[in-house]
Amino acid sequence: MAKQANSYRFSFGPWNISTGADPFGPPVRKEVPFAKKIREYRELGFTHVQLHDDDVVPADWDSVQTSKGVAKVKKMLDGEGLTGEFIAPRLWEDPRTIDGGYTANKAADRTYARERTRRAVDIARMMDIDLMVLWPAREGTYIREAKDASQAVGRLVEAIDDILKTDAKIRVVGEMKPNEPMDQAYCPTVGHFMGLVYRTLDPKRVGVLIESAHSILAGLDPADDMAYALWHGKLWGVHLNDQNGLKYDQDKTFGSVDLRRAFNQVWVLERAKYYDIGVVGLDIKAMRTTKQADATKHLANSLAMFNHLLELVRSVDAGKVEELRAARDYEGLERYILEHILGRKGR
Ligand code: GLO
Ligand code: MG
Repeated sequence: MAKQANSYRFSFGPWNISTGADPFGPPVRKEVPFAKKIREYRELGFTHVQLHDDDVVPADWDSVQTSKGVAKVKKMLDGEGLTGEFIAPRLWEDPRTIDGGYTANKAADRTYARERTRRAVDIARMMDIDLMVLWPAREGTYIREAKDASQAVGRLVEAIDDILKTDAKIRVVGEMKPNEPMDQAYCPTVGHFMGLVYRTLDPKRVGVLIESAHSILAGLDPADDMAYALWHGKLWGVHLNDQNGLKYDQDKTFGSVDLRRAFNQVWVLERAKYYDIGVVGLDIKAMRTTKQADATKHLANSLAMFNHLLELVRSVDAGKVEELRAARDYEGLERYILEHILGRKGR
């Protein structure tokens, strides 16, 4: 379907409609069947679906079952007018990934991770998806002495090369996060990953996906992180959400903690014409207190916040901003931006 000029496309992952289970308590909402989740997308204003390999088909299916299963899901998406945005190999649940995937100390475990990733590339190809997301969940350590950190970096590059060799069209994006589940992740930030991109077999096909909460957890500003990746021409995905300080990864509604920080992310994306580059992905968790009937409200709320902030970004008086910058009147600029966000135009 043709896209209108200047219009953004939005995605979320089926895991964003969840049961509310957390490390301290069981599910509080019923699991919504995958087919029902898929039916919710258009109604909520989304056109793209983020997928793990095993959101599409179970990881232990053989190749015949896999092809049939993938075709079924593809048909389901087509039927709803939806497009798969990316496939991400889920390398953090299988017992063979306890010590990490590509950086596990045991050779057999590393082989499993690489084989599973190649299978995820096949799934992507069968679904006409050309983007693979790597969130290296367990590629890191609980204690520094556990692994050889330099060797781990090389192993990450080899794993990316393996993907590039498996399919000539696939593009790979790293979704970096500094901690959780690990105490320390290898490649904790976008900048770290960017350093690896240029050492891969085909840097043209390797980029990043930036999740707001992950940058915040690294003590960085998500808008600046996005700007950094955009300069490299490598921001091919975003996971917008919010995060209240340095604690576990919260995946809160976009803009719910810091509206100005959210405004700046939209500003950076809009200035770069991100609508022509990629899809605006959300990665948002519902609060555990959310009732079954409201299981998608956090997604609708985040999308609404993006659109409201976009309106604000588009109505910024660029001439005024330039004037205040030229005069080095950042106090004046601060007042202008705050009043603009508060909707106090001309008052
Ligand atoms: C976790 C990540 C995770 C990824 C998803 C896609 O912190 O944000 O949700 O985005 O697995 O790779
Ligand atoms: Mg994410």
